[in-house]
Amino acid sequence: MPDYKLYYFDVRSRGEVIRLLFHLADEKFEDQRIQMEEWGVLKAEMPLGQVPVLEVDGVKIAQTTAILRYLGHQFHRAGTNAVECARLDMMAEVIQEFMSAQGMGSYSRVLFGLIQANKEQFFKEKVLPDVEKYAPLVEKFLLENGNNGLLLGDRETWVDVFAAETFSKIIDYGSPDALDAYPHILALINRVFNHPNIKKYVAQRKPTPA
Ligand SMILES: N[C@@H](CCC(=O)N[C@@H](CS)C(=O)NCC(=O)O)C(=O)O
Repeated sequence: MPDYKLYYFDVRSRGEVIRLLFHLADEKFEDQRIQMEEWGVLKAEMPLGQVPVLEVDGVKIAQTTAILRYLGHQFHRAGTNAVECARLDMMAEVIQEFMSAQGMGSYSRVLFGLIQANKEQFFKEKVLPDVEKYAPLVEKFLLENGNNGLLLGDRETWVDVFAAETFSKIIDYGSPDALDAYPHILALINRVFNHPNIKKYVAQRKPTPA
């Protein structure tokens, strides 16, 4: 395996899903958690001036989904043919759109205090409408795969981890009952976070504001 180094801030936000995928696959990586005072210098060294960035034997890759897709293939946590890969990509795009939607896309800045807003009110008025738009799409896909808590087949892929981490933040940073109308998404979260490798990592993870 190559030498992997992940650059991200010391929070979950967009980068944690990559850490989860490394833990799922039980693969080693250097978890470079950037402090805000270092960011000014490091930003200039990143391919797109943003993180997460994965360095693979010294070569830097940016964009969360590009990193996840690459690692999914490296760790055999992807589709097994081009059509399966495209079906997973379709769901990954849905998750990416959800994360970038109007309310969801701003919510972490509300949680960090970078946007002045009442957290509970913002969640209810801005984030929940995004959940209501995107969760049914994922719910339907999960049901079509046979109601086993996975988006494709019977083994966790990078897109399962991406979806589970994204929706679990709705519960962890929003409201515990926000996904009650989506039992298959709850089953996906349950399945991914009960994988022994992920469970072990999460048990010792420190809480972060987003
Ligand atoms: N489309 C990119 C977005 C990356 C992004 O927004 N990164 C933020 C942190 S979550 C960042 O680097 N912010 C610092 C900056 O832009 O200076 C992805 O999915 O990776």
